[in-house]
Amino acid sequence: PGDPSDATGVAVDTKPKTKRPPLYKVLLLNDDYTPMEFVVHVLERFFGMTHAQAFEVMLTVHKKGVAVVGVFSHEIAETKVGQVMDFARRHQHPLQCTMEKE
Ligand code: TYC
Repeated sequence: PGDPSDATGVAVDTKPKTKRPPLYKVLLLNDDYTPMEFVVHVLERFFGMTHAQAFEVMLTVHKKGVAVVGVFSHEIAETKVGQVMDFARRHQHPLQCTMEKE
């Protein structure tokens, strides 16, 4: 709260810092080869979306090039990105998933 000053007029009090951990956006990128149904499946499987939600988000990525598919702590975001990248590679699709600090 307040910043009382000392004899020299220097503020000595500090703001109570309740630091929330930073959040990370997980982004899905468009490409020309990954089948639409595969992307829908990824969004259902790893991001808990319904089929309708997943289809809508897939179309957004397809049309706009990229979309945020979720916002998570650093650890969870890294796990999601790894799961999607592994799953895509195992199925030999070039689908790309990345994260960035919010
Ligand atoms: N553009 C792809 C196609 O036409 C579909 C696609 C959508 C691929 C979203 C990646 O993240 C993606 N088959």
